[in-house]
Amino acid sequence: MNTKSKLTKLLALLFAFTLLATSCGSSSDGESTAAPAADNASEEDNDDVELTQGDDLLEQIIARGTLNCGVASVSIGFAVADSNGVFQGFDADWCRATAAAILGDANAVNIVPLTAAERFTAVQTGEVDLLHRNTTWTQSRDSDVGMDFGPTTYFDGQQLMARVGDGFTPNSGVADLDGAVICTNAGTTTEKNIAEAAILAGVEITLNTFEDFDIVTQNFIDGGCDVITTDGSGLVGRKAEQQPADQEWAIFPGQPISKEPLGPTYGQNQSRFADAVNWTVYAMLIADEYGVNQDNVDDFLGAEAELGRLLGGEGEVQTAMGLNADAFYQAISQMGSYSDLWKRHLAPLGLQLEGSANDLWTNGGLMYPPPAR
Ligand SMILES: N[C@@H](CCC(=O)N[C@@H](CS)C(=O)NCC(=O)O)C(=O)O
Repeated sequence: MNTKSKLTKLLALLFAFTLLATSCGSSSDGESTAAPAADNASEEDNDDVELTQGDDLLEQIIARGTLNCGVASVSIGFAVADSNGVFQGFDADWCRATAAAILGDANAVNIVPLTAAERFTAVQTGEVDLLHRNTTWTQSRDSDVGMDFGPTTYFDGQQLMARVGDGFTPNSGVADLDGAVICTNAGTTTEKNIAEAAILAGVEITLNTFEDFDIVTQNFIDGGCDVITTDGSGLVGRKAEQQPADQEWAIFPGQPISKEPLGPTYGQNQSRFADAVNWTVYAMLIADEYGVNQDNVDDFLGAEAELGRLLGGEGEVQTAMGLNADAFYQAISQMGSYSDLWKRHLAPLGLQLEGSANDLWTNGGLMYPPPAR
């Protein structure tokens, strides 16, 4: 690293620490009244952070031999540490697929758990190269915050969850929240959306934010929160795994209160790395267009035209991207297609791919990868 980039990195680190201190310091903004230990840190979306990755990030990762990839600390179905401390889930597997494409080895990845409030600073300081962390693509994150976004891997939307015993049902709505204590995690689109939705619906809520969603859910179970709110997928996971036997939890409203397009996020102006990340997602979707998955991909080696190119055959474009010709064959054979990841991690929670927004365009969904040529 040259002296200039060292200096830039040092300044960015100092700046990041200042940011962290600022966000921690804003913990009592007057909204919290009910639950203990609430940390009403406000979202740092509007803070400017400086890009520190001076050199070509793709080359750095190849030279390093490891991809550093940030995931949520606990997001059921997306990123949860198993009993050996190894992160499992849809997002963790996107990290591995990207490592397989860039480095030829799905295990050449360092998966880093991050809270929502930590995640963008972790990219800006170079702690991680990439986030696959339930991160919503928004205008301010894409500009002010200094992030770039890849293709959406999960079209989600914000919902709420509350006890049926408290009178809530799947047909409840924001208008039913008057007087409720609503909890979520800090540093998210979630906290802003619910505050705005309450104002628009003319209801008064108490909004408590906590450091992570484990703490949010525990406060809900303990009775400190009437309602919890986050991306719908997150609520489905929590209900599937944590609903006590003597309670029933309802998720509402049926039509989410926001759009939450979740996908890979990285520092801006790293075009070659961005291409590698993005085309890993596209390749795993194109695989599904051809009915190719982890089990049968070897049968398609030597295929003609688009599928052949994608798997490293004649006319392939991967080497022009700075990757090995077989980069996407490696991603698919080691980790699977898009629907393989879904079946492995999300279908067991009851999240259905078929007929959802996350289905391929050929099935009426929104997944429309560009052509591989
Ligand atoms: N998509 C929203 C919310 C992201 C978020 O933090 N979601 C929660 C619930 S699924 C989460 O991942 N929690 C894991 C954790 O707190 O470690 C955003 O980008 O701000």
